[in-house]
Amino acid sequence: MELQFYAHPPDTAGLDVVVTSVASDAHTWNLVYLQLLLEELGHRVTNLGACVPDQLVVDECRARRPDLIVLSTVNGHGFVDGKRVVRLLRGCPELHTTPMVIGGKLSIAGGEHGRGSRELIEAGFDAVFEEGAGIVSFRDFVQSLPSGVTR
Ligand code: B12
Repeated sequence: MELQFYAHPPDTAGLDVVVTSVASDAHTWNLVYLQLLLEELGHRVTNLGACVPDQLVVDECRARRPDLIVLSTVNGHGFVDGKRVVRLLRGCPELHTTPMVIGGKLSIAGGEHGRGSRELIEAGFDAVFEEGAGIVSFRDFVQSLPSGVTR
């Protein structure tokens, strides 16, 4: 009798995502919101939480090699903190090409938005989602990324 093997397709669905805030930021519900949103889209999330020291973000991302890194900060220091952290992350050879985005309430000065976002992109982010940019564009960005392969 001929045996039939039904191989499961490789589990390519979904991305491994690291969601994190920055060292200065104690707000947590933004992170919970992002985790739930990403999980609802079928991705796997490691949420590093609030007040994460720079070196811990770097170490976790180097160890996990995620398909996407999402920084969220709402305390108003996002432009400063984001630039510092993304430069450290981009300084790691294994994270050179990892998609990295930042979003939230990034400053306390409304007028700073355009310039601040440009500086964040120049520092290494692939996209910036400031308050008001809308969660829809973030979702579109995430869905445009190639699905990861389970390691
Ligand atoms: C609760 C709260 C706190 C709590 C937090 C408790 C906790 N466990 O989280 C406490 C009391 C600790 C706190 C402290 C402070 N807070 Co506070 N806090 C708030 C408050 C009232 C609600 C925040 C919240 O939970 N929202 C619910 C979540 C789900 O929404 P969200 O955070 O807005 O995130 C949404 C978007 O921003 C977006 N988003 C966020 N990140 C990202 C990332 C990406 C990639 C994308 C696409 C979208 C995205 O999506 C989310 C869902 O829509 C807001 C005011 C408000 N009404 O928003 C102020 C607020 C955020 N806090 C503020 C400030 C200034 C502070 C303090 C500096 C106050 C002080 N002088 O001590 C400290 C900072 C502490 C610190 N080290 O960070 C300011 C920030 C000002 C700014 N950015 O312009 C706000 C806006 C109040 C205000 N109007 O001035 N805070």
